Amino acid sequence: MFVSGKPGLWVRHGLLCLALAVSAAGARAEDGKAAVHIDNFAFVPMELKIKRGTEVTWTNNDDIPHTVLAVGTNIRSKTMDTEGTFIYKFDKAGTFNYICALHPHMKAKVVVTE
Ligand SMILES: [Cu+2]
Repeated sequence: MFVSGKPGLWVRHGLLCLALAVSAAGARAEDGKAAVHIDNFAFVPMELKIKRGTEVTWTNNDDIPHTVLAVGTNIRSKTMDTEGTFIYKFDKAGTFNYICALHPHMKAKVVVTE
């Protein structure tokens, strides 16, 4: 039922349900979005395969800061604190190797196909 004077609450509730439904379905490249998590000094997945035009969101789940840096490209995040995110849309096909600038042993890649 509609509660007079509180329409925003119902709108937000609807969006929350939508977001939960989307995350339950999993982050699939076909949706135009994909996700990488940083857990225990590692990018997960280490190799992400996506289609050109996909937007990738990195989320730092560690208690210490990390970054995303692909040398020779404009893929360069600011320092992400815990729960911090970085979003980049891949408009070109290719293989993009990247590291954490603070911990260069953290290596991963994004493979972008047409
Ligand atoms: Cu790091």
